[in-house]
This record gives sequence, C-alpha cells and structure tokens, in this order.
Amino acid sequence: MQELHTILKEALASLSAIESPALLEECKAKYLGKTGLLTEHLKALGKLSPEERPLRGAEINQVKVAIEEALRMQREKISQLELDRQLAAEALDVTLPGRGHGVGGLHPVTLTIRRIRDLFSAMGFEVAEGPEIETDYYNFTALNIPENHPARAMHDTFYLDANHVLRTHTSPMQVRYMEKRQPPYQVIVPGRVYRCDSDMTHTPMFHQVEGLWVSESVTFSSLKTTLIEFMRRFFEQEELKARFRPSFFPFTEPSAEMDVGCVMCHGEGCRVCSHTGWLEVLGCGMVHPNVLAPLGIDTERYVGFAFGLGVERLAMLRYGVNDLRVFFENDLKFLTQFN
Ligand code: 2NM
Repeated sequence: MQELHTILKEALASLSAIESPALLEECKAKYLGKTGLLTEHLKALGKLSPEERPLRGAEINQVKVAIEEALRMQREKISQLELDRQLAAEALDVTLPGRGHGVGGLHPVTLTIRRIRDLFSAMGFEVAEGPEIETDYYNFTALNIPENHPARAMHDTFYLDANHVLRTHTSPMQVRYMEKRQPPYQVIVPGRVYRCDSDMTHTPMFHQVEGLWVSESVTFSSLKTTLIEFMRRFFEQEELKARFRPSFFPFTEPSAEMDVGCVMCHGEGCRVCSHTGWLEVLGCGMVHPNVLAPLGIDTERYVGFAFGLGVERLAMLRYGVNDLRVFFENDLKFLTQFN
C-alpha cells in the first residue's frame, strides 16, 4: 500500500491539472471510490489494534477531507474556466462600426410609370388614379362590354362577389373621371390591374397606363401623332417607325393596335420582334359613342380617342429585360441595377 502522504501529494498534483468534469470524476473514483487507493487504507483499519485504530482512522480521514476539498475547488475552477471560454467565444465588440444599409432605389416599373407620366404631362395630360376594386358597372357595362363578352368570364376576371371585381384595366377610372367633368379633357390613368392569367408572359397583376383625350376636334390623326410622338420620346429614337393595324375593342370604334419598329434590332429582325422587325406596343381607338353618351356627353359635339399600354412590356423593351417574372421576384441583384 502506498503511504498516505504520497497518496495525498499525488492526488493534489493530478487534480490541479484536470480541466474536464469527466476526468475529475475518474480521479475521484481512483482515490475515494469503492476500490480507491484511500478506501484500501480504510479497509485495512480492521487489522489494526483498538489503540492504533482511532489515530490511523483520523489520519486517513484528514487525507480524505483534503482530497474532497481539492476536488470541490477544482470543480469550481473548471466551471469558471468553462464560463470564461464561453464569454470569450461570445465576445462582441460594440465599438465596431455597423455594416451600413445601402440606399434603396425605385423599382423599374415605378421608374417606367414616372417616365410615362412625365412624357404625357409634357403633352398636356392630367393624371388621375382610382380604386383597384371596381363594380361590374364601371369595369364592364359603362365600357360597352356586353353581358356575354368573354372578358367577363370567370377565368379572365377576379370576382370578389357577384357585383365586384379586381379591375381588369384602368379605364373604369376614366369613366369615373368623365362622370364628374365636362369636356374637353386629356387624362392618363396609371395603375395596377388584375387578370386571372399566369404563365411565362402573363402575371395575375400588372400595370397599365390608359389615356383619354376628349374634345371638339380630336381625330384619328391626332391619336396617331400623339402616340407616335410619345413612343419616340419614350424610346429616345427620333426616327422610330410606327404603324397602326385595325383591331377591335368594345369601347372604341374604330380600334387599332400600334406597332413600332423593333427598338432592339431597328427592323433587322431579332428574337425580341420574332424576326418581324415590329413590336406591338399598345391598343387604341376613337371612344365609342356608347361609352360617351350615357355619361351625358354630347356625341354630336365631342369626340375622343383613347389608348391603353402595358407598363411591364414597355419597361422590358426600354431596359432590355427578356423575362417578365424578374419584375415580381424582388431579387436585389436585379433591382440594384436600376439605382
Ligand atoms: C385600350 C385600347 C383602346 C380605352 C378606352 C377608354 C375609355 F374609358 F375612354 F373608354 N379608356 N381606355 C382603351 C381604348 C384602352 O387598351 C388596350
């Protein structure tokens, strides 16, 4: 058997080097466990004489108490070390400067609406805005769209109830505008519109700008010059070619679609214009008397022209974006290019 003082010296030395709770428990077992070194001494007490036994017992107990005390202190030291380590790992330098926030910018659709507004304002148009939830009357009936027209079908229009829809175009606001005023007037209505349509080239919400010019003297010729001039300014191409193809809308007669020479290839033929050299940019026409008359406008005296264009389409052409969906994904890598 090892001498008591050797056991104590060794125990204190190895204890003070231990840094993990598991090793500490191992060490405790080595000295104080059932088969521990000190326990051996206690078991041997029985072989001593009754005179020797209390003295020896007290000696062993002293060593036991000393080891237990050392264990307790080392346990405390370990948990303090662990705490220090944790605090060091979580240290936060509050004096470091912040990362900063980049300055935001306007969405390309907003930039395009503003550009369209500015150009039409310069040509004498007022700007009006109105509700995105419309009644069946303003969205369809007042625009000479018959009860059985396909545009009214459930699959094109978001119906909120039997009488309310998400507007499918901004023209209902033009009806509201005309209701409250006497001609002449020139107004554009920019805003969100909704159609139950979603694929590569259609999103259920998109932006439109519709325009209206009612006076005693507008003609189809003024419609053409106004819209050609607008497109030339919008695309910054003074020689931009344009053509008008006959079309049909319930709210205009005659109606037309306007094409401009492809702004990407200048008529050479490319993927954007499907190798035709032309791009369809808007629909237009002379406002149908069935729209004007119910609003109390004297159709013998006043005539009007109107047009409607898709903002995302013009933004794609102006910025050379080939995928409509990027306007709605809000990926900063895309958006920050417009700052
Ligand atoms: C278009 C095409 C043609 C249009 C008509 C009217 C109103 F209210 F005056 F009747 N607003 N907008 C119109 C005409 C819209 O979009 C392709």
